[in-house]
Amino acid sequence: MTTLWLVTSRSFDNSGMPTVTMIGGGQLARMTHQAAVALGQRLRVLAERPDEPAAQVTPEVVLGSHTDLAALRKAAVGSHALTFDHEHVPTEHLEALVAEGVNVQPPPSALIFAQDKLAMRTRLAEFGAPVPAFTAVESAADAVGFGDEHGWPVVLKAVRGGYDGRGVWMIDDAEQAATIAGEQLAHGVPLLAEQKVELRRELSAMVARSPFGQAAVWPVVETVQRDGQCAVVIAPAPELPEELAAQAQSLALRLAAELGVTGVMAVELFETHDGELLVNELAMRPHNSGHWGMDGAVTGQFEQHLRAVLDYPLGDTTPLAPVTVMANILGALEAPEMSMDERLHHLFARLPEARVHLYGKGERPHRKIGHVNILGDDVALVREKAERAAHWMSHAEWTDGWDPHDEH
Ligand code: AIR
Repeated sequence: MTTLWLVTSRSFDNSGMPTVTMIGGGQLARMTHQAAVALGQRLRVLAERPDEPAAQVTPEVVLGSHTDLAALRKAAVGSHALTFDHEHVPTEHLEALVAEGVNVQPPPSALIFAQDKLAMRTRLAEFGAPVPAFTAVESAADAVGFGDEHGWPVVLKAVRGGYDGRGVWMIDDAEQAATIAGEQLAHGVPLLAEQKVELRRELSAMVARSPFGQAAVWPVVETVQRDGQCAVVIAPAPELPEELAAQAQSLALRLAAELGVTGVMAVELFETHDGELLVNELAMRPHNSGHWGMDGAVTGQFEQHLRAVLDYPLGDTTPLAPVTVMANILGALEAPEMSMDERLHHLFARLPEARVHLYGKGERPHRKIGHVNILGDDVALVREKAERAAHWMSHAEWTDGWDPHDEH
């Protein structure tokens, strides 16, 4: 009789190098895994399904829900640090893990300010960080009253859970405020209202901080939003006055220290027409506005996140080129007939300098399925190339009319 041994990859893990657990199996975990490979570490993920981007590539997958404490415990066993690919893990579960000795980074006491927008706004306002006017909305009347006081339109936001434009409503008038706030509150969704800021553009200041207290900041970037979603990132933000850039970076460093953040944090900012900065959101995990650094900085955010949560010295954040543009590859309304593989062939034929990152995700409309980084000297040129490349990958169409099957 032959005995078949089930050999899992863990059987080979005698390197003594750390294992990090990431809750969530999306593209952020996938790219963190990529960085872990280079450092000789292992990234274990808690994923809901085996076909999620990170679950496809890492040998250590625990299948389960991030809302199930038993699954979280299973994912944490023997791991050196537990961290996140999204902010949706219930705080009470994280506190339970901490009480059981799990090294949760960032700690729940910091993460709460990325999970709960009302807690974040309140805390930031308390220590004088610039935020838009806001209020908690506990009744439809609260939303109407806020709009009447501050002027319409206003922005209504779910206190928890939304991202990429989900859980955010632009409200034009009192009637709409009453309807939407009424509906959401009836569904048990806690809300806040905030002033709609007249902005020049959106910026992001990314920072990393270790439990030891070391911190490092990348250059401030411009994030270009389309349909409530990040589409393009320009690093560094073009024509940003040095003083404003320094202000954004010191704000990010100060917030990281004051909130006790560990790992990477993105501080999403509004730049107003008068050259003022306001904090929009905080994300305590790798963030879309940091993808440029995978190719465009000495140390990218994914490696930096691992270094930070494991309390290693942090890496150099210096850019490798005068400008890097990241363009997201977003699922088209109708997936093109041409396969992704063929699109990639054509892209490489035309733009050999394109740095492509694909997430292994299904092509659903507007879904982030990959991104392209281009490095160079001239913002307009680099941006055009990056957007052209990303649009090609999404739609199998060149925005300049080039036909890949024509003779050129
Ligand atoms: N994510 C989390 N918060 C914001 C973003 N973009 C990433 C995470 C998550 C994935 O997006 O990596 O797992 C979910 O993507 P989707 O397309 O399935 O919603």
